[in-house]
Amino acid sequence: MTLLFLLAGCGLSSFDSELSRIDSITAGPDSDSDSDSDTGVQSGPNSARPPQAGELLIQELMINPSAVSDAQGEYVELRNLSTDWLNLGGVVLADEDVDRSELQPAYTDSLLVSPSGLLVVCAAPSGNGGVNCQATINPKSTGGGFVLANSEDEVLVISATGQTLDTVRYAGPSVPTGAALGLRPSIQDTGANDLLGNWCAQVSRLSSGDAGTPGANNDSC
Ligand SMILES: [Ca+2]
Ligand SMILES: [Ca+2]
Ligand SMILES: [Ca+2]
Repeated sequence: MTLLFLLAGCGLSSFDSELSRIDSITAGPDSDSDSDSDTGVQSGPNSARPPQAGELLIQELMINPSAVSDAQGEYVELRNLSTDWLNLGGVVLADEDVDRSELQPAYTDSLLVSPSGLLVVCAAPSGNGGVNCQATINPKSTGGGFVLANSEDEVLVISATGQTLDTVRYAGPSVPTGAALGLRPSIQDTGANDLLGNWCAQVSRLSSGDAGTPGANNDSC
């Protein structure tokens, strides 16, 4: 009996030391806005912060929809590459010409993006061919708005403080009609999305009949 207790005692003590070893791995200095030590659990939307360069990825562009007009059906999908919640309030979509339009929330808190989460910016919140949008821009082509030209264009994502967060340029032959252009899913880098060879036409169907994956992982290339 004494031997059994001794063995049980050894087991518990070893279990305790294993627990404290795990604690020492998962707990760290508190770097988010809550008061506990960080345990590897992601911070919440209340701690959302502005994005820095490299943290927002342009990964899908509906440049030339067929089923609805361009002013209704264009959209841009962005991914949060950071491990924090990001607040896209004040973020602007622009080009290198006259386009410049600040993201407007589609509903309360819709500009807060979870870690690895997606945000879809639409030209129109409805009548867009079946796209659920978290943000809208003004689809005006003559300045003070943002459109995706079908021939060639640039997409700049600019922070509220004027920092360029990501840029993509595209031109003619790579632009599909009636399908969004999507970044290869394995590419999670704001430098690598500059290469048009890393993009391809999406094939998943929207309710309109056009193809795209707004708010979902991109189709493979
Ligand atoms: Ca267009
Ligand atoms: Ca880029
Ligand atoms: Ca997508």
